[in-house]
Amino acid sequence: MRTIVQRAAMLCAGCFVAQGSVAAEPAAVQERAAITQESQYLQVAQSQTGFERWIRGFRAEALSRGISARTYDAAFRGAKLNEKVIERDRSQSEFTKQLWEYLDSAVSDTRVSNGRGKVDDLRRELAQIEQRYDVDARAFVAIWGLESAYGEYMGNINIIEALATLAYEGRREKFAKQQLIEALRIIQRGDITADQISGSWAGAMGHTQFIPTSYQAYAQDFDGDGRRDVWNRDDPRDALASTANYLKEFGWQKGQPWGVEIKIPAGFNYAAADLKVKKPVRDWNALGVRLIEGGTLPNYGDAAILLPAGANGPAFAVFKNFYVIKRYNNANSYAMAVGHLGDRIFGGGPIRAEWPRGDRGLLRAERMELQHKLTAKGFSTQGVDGVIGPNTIEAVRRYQRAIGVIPDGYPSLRLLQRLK
Ligand SMILES: [Ca+2]
Repeated sequence: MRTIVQRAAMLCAGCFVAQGSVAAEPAAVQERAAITQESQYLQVAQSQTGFERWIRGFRAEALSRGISARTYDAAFRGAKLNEKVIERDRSQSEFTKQLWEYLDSAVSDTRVSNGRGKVDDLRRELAQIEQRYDVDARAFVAIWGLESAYGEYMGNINIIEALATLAYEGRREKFAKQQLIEALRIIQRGDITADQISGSWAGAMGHTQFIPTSYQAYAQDFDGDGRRDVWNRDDPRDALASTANYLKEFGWQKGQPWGVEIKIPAGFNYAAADLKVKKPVRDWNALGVRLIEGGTLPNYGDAAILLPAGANGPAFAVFKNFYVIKRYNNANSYAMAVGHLGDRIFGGGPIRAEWPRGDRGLLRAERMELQHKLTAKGFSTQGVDGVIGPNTIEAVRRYQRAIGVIPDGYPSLRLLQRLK
């Protein structure tokens, strides 16, 4: 699990890592050069003719998996290779965004006030969904706000074209084929027509950006009209109920927070600030952990301590619901954004402690350098891949202990400079 975070673009339900917010690796220069060469090759290799050949070839597989010839042929009538999808799949951002920059945009004043407006407009509907699924509205309204800005940006790419393009292009063939089959099943069932099944470039659909497999497993026909309509601009109930259902299935605890902001006591053992270290609230209280506003932590079951910017930034105790949100998109940043946005919409205040805003994120090349130098000094990161995973965090902690600074495991620029 990478603990630093990085991407403010659209995210999607159950989307696999390459689409998720932790995965957009900043490209080192040589990496970028390799991609450019590769795309030049692909521009030659990929064509509308080749795409149509691929569609004819995939037909037998789709039919063998229960798609009727009629559905298949209608869905692909006039389908075009979508160059934009290929571009998006290949684009990489040069810089990592720091968590606070991501949260500034994910939980902006506009997104908070628009969320409050939606809650006012849909008070009755939200209460009905809460009651049916036993999930708090603040969770599924916040996911709605993050995934599509409350239905503003659901994506307008035809999903059949998008997924067929990804499958044909080949980089995500297995994922795209599986999603494509499910998208065809959705059309065949009559939930939506082939020309209306729209979404984002990697297959995420509707108000809360379900990919087809998540849709098939969790989408709900809340209004009872026989269709699971997660796309309806005027009526988001099916989409919100689908999201509530998803959260419920992954164990949402109604009435409990995702997390609370805390104060870490002096002399605290920072090895315990690790998402893998879960303890009953009374144990944290006994160690001197307190709410940021003062007072002991309320008992919401087992908690872990999250220091998203290391010892010099805000600290949180996170509970079961934090991990449930991560089932929607497996990034700590995303879970924090959803949790905090929901709190803000429903009257909570901003995060109180200051972020270390002077720090910029490490570039991929710098993360590799950090791993290289730690390993060379005897604090092995178990490989040099530019990804800050548990082994790197552990190596950072060991190095920090060795030099007598707080072992928070946070790979800052200052730490890298110290290593040089
Ligand atoms: Ca419906």
